[in-house]
Amino acid sequence: MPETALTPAIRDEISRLGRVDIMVGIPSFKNAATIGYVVRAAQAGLVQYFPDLHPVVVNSDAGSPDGTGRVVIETEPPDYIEQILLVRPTNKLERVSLTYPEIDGVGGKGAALRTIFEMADALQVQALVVVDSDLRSIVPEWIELLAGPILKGGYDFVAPLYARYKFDGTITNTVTYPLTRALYGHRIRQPIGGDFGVSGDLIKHYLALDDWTPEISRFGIDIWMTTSAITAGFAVCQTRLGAKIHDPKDPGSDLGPMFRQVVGTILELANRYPDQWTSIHGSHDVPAYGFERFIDPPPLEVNTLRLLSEFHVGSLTLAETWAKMLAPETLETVLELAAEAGRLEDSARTKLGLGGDVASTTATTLEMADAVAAFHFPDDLWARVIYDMIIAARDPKPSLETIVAALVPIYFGRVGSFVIENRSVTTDQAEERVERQAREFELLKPYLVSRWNEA
Ligand SMILES: Nc1nc2c(ncn2[C@@H]2O[C@H](COP(=O)(O)OP(=O)(O)O)[C@@H](O)[C@H]2O)c(=O)[nH]1
Ligand SMILES: [Mg+2]
Repeated sequence: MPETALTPAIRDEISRLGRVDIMVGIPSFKNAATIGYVVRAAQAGLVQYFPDLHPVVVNSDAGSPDGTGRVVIETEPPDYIEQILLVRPTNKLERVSLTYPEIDGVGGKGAALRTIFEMADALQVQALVVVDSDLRSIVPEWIELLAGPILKGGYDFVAPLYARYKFDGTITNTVTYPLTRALYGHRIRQPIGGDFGVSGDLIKHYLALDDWTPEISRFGIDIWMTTSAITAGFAVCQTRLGAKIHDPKDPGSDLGPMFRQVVGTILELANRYPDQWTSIHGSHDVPAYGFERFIDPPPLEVNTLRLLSEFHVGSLTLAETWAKMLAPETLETVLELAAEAGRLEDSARTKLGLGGDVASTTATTLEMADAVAAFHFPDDLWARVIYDMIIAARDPKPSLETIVAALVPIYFGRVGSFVIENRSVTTDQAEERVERQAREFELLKPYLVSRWNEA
């Protein structure tokens, strides 16, 4: 592992900047189309809300071939922000775009953030705000909402709270929210939201953990930041940001690798910190900062037939691995459900007049969900699947990567069921379903603890 994420070029930037009070860090990979707006919003937030601090905006880019870094440097400078907001800040706002070094050959969002953490620590920042570079709904106030709890309230970790379209955030809704809540007792609604506030002390803790697995160096970083803050007893809160609007992703085609990195990390951490969760019962609210907002984010399309098809195909090719990672009763029910998913998907294709290729269908989200409406993956079964995975991750056979990859088709089945069940309900009603599932995780926690103690 490289000793430091600070290349000579980055060290030069640090000496040039000297000391900084507040940093906005933006990881990026091919985000030229959207990052300019994020940078301007971040600049405006720093100038408007923190005119007396030393601020900097740092973009940590993967070396994107689309010119992401150039957009950051060439978008309207801080002077433009001062003009449109009529503010004269005490200190000049600096901005930097750099290419971060990989970690043992792995480059990803986590590697980008490691460089941001190292820079923030070297510059002795009090508050670091991290925001995604594909955001459409960020406004300057987000910078205050993410840094305010640290600078004014003594918090160390600020997680976002936002309205997301009912089919966005499926990894959050099916795994990271209910599991973080049931394991550690903290109701953090968006543990992998991507937009966070972090104190200088917590940054030091992150760097001291020096925990850069290939998963954490990629999309495992968000759940690792949240879990590491909780398990070390840092003061955690949430902040109300309004709506999250960003580049849309269809769970069935875009989220497989991210799921493996996030879930691999959460399982690994659950195994590392049993003392932090085996004795926890129930859960508690986590304080929320900021005024309430009501905004409806735009819809995104989901190919439910593809989700059910992947679930069914998974049962044909992965049953042996499933048998190694699930308890016998869980396995039996999952296999029955997968067979049903296959039957329903097959007859839905005929009904909708689609050929064999579900990936290129022109049917809408609603038409597809209607056509397989009889499919239902129960809450308690999903909770058992995830709890079985925690047990399996203790001594994973054949390996943690293999069993987590084998979980992906089952997750697709669960997401398909969620889309079907919520195809016609409002965002609030879908939210109630997510809550119901989270309560189910809490109810079944004794199942996990007793299996853990037996193992
Ligand atoms: N530096 C870097 N950033 C990345 C990489 N992959 C994703 N990101 C950034 O991480 C953030 C979240 O990624 P995104 O694909 O929008 O994921 P999601 O919104 O969480 O599903 C965005 O700012 C991306 O640009 C990567 O390989 N390197
Ligand atoms: Mg995004």
